[in-house]
Amino acid sequence: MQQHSWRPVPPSSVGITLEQHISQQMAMSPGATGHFTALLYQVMLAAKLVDARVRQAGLADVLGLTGETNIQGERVQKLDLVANEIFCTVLQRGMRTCAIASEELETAILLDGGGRYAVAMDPLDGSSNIDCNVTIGTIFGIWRRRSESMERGQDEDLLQPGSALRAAGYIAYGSSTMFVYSTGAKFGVHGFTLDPRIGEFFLSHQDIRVPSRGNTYSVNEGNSSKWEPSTRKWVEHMKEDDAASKRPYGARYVGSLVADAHRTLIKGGIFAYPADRKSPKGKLRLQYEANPMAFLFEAAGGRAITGRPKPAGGSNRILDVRPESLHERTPLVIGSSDDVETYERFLGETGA
Ligand code: AHM
Ligand code: MG
Repeated sequence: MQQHSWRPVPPSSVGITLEQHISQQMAMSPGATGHFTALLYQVMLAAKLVDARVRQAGLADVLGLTGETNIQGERVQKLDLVANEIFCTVLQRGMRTCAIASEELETAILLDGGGRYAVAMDPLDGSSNIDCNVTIGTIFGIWRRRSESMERGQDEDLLQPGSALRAAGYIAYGSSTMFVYSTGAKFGVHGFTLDPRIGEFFLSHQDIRVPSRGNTYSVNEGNSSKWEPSTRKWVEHMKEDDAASKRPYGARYVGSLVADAHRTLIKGGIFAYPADRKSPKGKLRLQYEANPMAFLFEAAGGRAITGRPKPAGGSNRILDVRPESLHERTPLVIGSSDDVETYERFLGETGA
């Protein structure tokens, strides 16, 4: 029988909806007031609205470029803007949020109204895959605000480390649409699949655990001429024949973080977007790409590091990085604990 890295959902003719699951988690949190639960419902609603647009993509004139560039200097796809507008509108109307950071917005949206949470998101990640029907996704992280609750939200509410996240998740718009989220290791990581007939997410992947080791590595090898020697040696190692350590590993790389991370979360293995000569700080964004994924991987028993050696007495966990700006980048290595440890061994060897 096939072994899964998540617990099977008890058979029932009536599935557990995402909304019910969020309410059940609230009931297990003493002192919960319902604000956080309301915010998660809003994220779920926005996800369904984006899904509806993604599913129409080839038909509804939302594919292609707008002709503009975003603040990262990248060409903006129409669906990026559509998803951004949906998430920002739903969150602003919902009144639970004091600050919103988005990959598509140069500055944060800072709100009055006493919302208790700050949300950082990439409304539609994997832009280069939009036009060719490959999995794309939304990534989000939620912090409790730092500033006084009745003040307008501030950038500092969004510039908290990943270790302070209250929740994080992603929505994968793939062969099905999945909503994966966690409110921390104590509550686990759970996946819900959208039933498109009735527009509800149902629990399909309960308590996802990253296998301690996988059999694939995922990295854009087209960048190898610009990599540090340690990264090149690690990839060579993954490709060598060694029956005892079950190498060579297979290569898998979609180029959509949500797709590559989701596969790694479910099947194990390793995903890396290391620093290189072209992107010395890495490519992926700390607050709305790396931190939410790191939070999920750690909550599921995996690891997430910066791809830098651990400084003496310090940490190379993504979740421990002190953010300095909304759009800062970081190298990212996530995956099975044994596979990340192997990556770290190479960092140590070359002292990169
Ligand atoms: P985006 O936010 O502009 O879509 O870029 C982020 C994406 C990630 O989804 C993915 O992991 C990475 O960029 C792929 O980059 P590359 O094309 O350099 O391999
Ligand atoms: Mg992105």
